[in-house]
Amino acid sequence: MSKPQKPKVEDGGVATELEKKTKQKLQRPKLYKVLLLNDDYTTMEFVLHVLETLFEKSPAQAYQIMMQVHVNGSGVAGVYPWEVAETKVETLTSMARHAEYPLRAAIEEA
Ligand code: TYC
Repeated sequence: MSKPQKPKVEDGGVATELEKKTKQKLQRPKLYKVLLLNDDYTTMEFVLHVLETLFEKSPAQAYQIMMQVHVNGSGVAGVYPWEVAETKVETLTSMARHAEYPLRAAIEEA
């Protein structure tokens, strides 16, 4: 006969602290904002291109985000899990340097 098991959380058992923490981490990974930063040299057209191709925004959304950055200094290009956010920033930086623009982005906890 097999050893009696502690009732599982999904069977109505009580979750231990470890189970609760593990479950939260699996279901809700932390999210991070990728912020575009303003500068005086990157063209508006290039920022729109990056927002539409890399951040998958519609032309109207891209325009609104680009103007937010232009007027207020920064704006949210997208919200992602850590590794996706990091890769977006790397790709943006590489696209910008290739096109010889100083465009920069930052990551902030969402
Ligand atoms: N300020 C730039 C200009 O006037 C446009 C710009 C917008 C640059 C957003 C960067 O993240 C940026 N050409």
